[in-house]
Amino acid sequence: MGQRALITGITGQDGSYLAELLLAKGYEVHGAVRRVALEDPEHRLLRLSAVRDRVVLHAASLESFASVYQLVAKVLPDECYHLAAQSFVSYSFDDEFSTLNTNINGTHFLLSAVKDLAPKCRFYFAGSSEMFGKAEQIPQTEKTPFHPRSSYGISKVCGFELTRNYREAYGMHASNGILFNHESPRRGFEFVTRKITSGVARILAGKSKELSLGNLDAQRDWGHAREYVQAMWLMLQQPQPDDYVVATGETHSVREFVDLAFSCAGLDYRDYVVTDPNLFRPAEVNLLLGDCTKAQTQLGWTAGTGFDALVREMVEADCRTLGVTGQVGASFARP
Ligand code: GDR
Repeated sequence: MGQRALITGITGQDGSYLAELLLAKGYEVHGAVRRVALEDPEHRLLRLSAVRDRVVLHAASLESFASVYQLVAKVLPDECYHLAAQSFVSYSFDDEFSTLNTNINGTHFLLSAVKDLAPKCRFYFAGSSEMFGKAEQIPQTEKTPFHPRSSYGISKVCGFELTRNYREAYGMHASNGILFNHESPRRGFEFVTRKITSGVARILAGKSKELSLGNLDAQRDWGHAREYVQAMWLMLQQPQPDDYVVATGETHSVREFVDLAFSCAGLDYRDYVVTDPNLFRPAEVNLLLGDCTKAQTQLGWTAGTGFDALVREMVEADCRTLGVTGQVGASFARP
């Protein structure tokens, strides 16, 4: 019989790619979803449309230990991928309390339930480069100290430490991915990459005249989400649990992303982008650059999609959705 996997956050960008990957490998895939998602499948289950009839969805709340416990008891997974979180850094400044509550308790509840009910289950925690925050080394490795700059980052450090502690204290096969930013046409519209690529498409389609952004000087290490979920799976196939940085090893500014996305569509971003001080964060993470040597050598994982290809894929997808494909330039040449 095939392996049984449980994915929290299955309706998100990473959850949907991971579900597809695991199904292709012959897994029985179960996902935890909010009840409201089941009631609004057209919108909230959109990313799962290709696999909707091949995954088993369970209504569960990560804010309730009883609910998490019942979920794990029902599924009894061989592998558990914990991706669910309040994952928008900006929002974590507006609502620190619910970000910390949901993210920390959700991880704790799940680890505790898995330990009691399925102690042999392999566990993946979605750690983040936001844990490095005001990064104390460039590039960042598994040994770089954490210095989170938001309650989101703090909640991820706590989840990381909980996962490591369950590994050390109870012998669980529990691993942390330290994933740097990873994007795709399935990215949520609130994140800067998708905001930009959908903004370009809306401008081309005549639906908007400008795009408001915050700090254009922040630098990020952006990879493709479809490849990053492979690293998650590989971590759980190792004989020993461990922690891994997953990154491309290249960093680019938000400005470079904007420039490329607009020029891909034959536009000059300076004619359309306005800076809104309200979109700056109270504490910013200025520069992230990952060194994924460990993932390369131990997992055999590397990022395949370069920055240009990622930006182009996202712009093209958003333009296709709005029916403006013909206007997207064949090359990134400036007008
Ligand atoms: P990030 O992603 O915070 O790195 O976390 P996001 O795309 O939101 O921001 C990246 C950088 O862009 C700057 N920025 C803006 N950001 C947004 N969202 N909107 C804007 O208008 C804007 N203008 C400039 C931000 O200040 C920031 O510097 C993502 C999330 O997916 C996390 O969950 C994940 O853990 C990390 O990546 C790795």
